[in-house]
Amino acid sequence: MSKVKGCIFDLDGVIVDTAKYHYLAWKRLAGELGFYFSKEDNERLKGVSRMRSLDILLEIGDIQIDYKSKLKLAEKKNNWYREYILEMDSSEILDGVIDFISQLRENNVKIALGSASKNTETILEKVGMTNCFEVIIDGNKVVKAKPDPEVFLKAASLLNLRPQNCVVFEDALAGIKAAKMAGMYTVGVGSKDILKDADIVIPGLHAILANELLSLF
Ligand code: B16
Ligand code: MG
Repeated sequence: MSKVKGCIFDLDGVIVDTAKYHYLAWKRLAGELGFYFSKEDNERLKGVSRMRSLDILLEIGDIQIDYKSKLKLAEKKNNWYREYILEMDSSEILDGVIDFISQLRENNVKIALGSASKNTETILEKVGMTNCFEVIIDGNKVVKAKPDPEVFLKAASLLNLRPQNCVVFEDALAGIKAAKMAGMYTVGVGSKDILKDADIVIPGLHAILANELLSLF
C-alpha cells in the first residue's frame, strides 16, 4: 500500500496562475516609484510573503523607506491585485487540477491547500474551489512565511497525518524548501532548472496521474 495519505497543494502557480496579476500590480507600484520591474525580477517574488516581496521590490529600486510607508505601499499593491482577482472565474484553474484532485479522492487521499497568500479565500471562492480542500492553511493562519515549514506542518496536523505521509506540490523554491524542512515528499511544478531541490518535477498537474504518484513510494 502507498505511504501517500495526503496531498498539500500550493495555490499560486499550482492551482491558478495568479503570478501574472501579482506582477501587474507590483509593476504598477514600481512605475509609481519611478523604476522598471521586469518579469525576471518577478520570479524572485514567487511563494514569498507580501511584505518580503515589497522588500525585494524596494531593494531592486534602491529605495529606503520606513515601516509605516511600507505598509501603505503593500496595501496599495494589494488593492490593485484584488481588482484583478475579483474578475477571476473557473476558467483560470490550471490544466489537469480538477481531474488530478478527483483521482486522489477516489484513492482516499486527503487534500489540503497550503498558500502564503492572504487572498486565498477570495481566489478559491472566485474559481469555485473552496470545497475541494479538507483543510486550507493560508497567509492569515501562519506566523512564519515559507521557507519556514509552518504552513505545511499545520496542514498535515489538521489532516491528522504525519509529515512523512504527505506530498507537497509547489512551484516556488521557498515552498520546496519549506516542504522539505517539514519532512514531506516534494513535487515541483514548473521547470527543473529552477526547482532543483524537489524530489520530482512536473510541468503541471495535467502531466501526472494519481496512480503514478501513489506508486512512487
Ligand atoms: P498575498 P502561494 C504566494 O502564493 C505568491 O506566490 C506570492 O507571489 C505572494 O507574494 C504571496 O502568495 C502573498 O500573497 O499578497 O495575496 O497575501 O504561491 O504561496 O500560493
Ligand atoms: Mg506558488
